[in-house]
Amino acid sequence: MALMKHPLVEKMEHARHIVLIAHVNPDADSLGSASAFYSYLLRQQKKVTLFCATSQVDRRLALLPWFDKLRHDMPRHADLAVCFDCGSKERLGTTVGCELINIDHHASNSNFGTYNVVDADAVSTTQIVYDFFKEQGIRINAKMATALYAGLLDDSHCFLHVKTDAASFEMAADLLRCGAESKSISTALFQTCSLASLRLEGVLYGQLRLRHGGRVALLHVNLQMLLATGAVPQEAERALQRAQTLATVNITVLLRERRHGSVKCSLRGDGSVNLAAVAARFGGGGHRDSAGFIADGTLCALEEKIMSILCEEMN
Ligand SMILES: [Mn+2]
Repeated sequence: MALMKHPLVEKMEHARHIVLIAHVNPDADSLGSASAFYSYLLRQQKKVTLFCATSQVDRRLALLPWFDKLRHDMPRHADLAVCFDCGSKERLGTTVGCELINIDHHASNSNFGTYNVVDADAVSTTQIVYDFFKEQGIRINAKMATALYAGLLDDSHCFLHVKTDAASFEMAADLLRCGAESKSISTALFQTCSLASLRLEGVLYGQLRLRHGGRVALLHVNLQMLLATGAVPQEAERALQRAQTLATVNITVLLRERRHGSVKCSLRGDGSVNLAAVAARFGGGGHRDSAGFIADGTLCALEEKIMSILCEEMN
């Protein structure tokens, strides 16, 4: 049976130079999706650039195929762009002067692309890319499988996320058969950490507070804590995930002081409150159970602001 060619395949066939965009501060899902697409387009003998605006990329992602091809200056002559896992235009970290294909799974995606392939039910963006490859009869080689698996494992939190379903396991099984290097990915993403990050976690657990009858867990990260432990901001993430496993807790809020006086707020929840909508009130976005935003103010002032909204939503 002949395959129905996806209109976007034709778009890519007609393009001369395609730029693949991973979001600022890229994760395994964004960069994994872009990496798999890079393999696919090279096979199509396309001129292709792998781009990310962030120059200091998380070193754990260095095991992704084509990591060494990552460029941090936006090519000016590309005639087609594809972005992966970017919930909003701001996540691109660059302006795009050509047609843009937006492939994503954030509930808050604003459909900012010229073409949008957005599925909020997908556990990862790599799942959307995987389904696209399968539908189009595109063969998945070992490199592509490794990249797609990394995004699946990371965004599904090792298959624990509520969106994990039979299709996620089928995808994983298929990718392993295609040659995905699953062991090195799980080691790099989930079984390696720095001493600095452990020390930061210790500090954070020591000062964790519960509010709203124990239903909200609160963590503050100030610049001093990062300085004292040597941890990088992203290393606070694990304490955030862990606090959310407390039996009484529905929502965890992590407020992190940034240089120049702004605060990054990360929210995790059990799905009882739509956190993407909460974050949107501060100009951010995300998923129903995982969202974030950046705002001006002090940690304490922002805590009160966010608590009043959460208390309203949790009634
Ligand atoms: Mn994702």
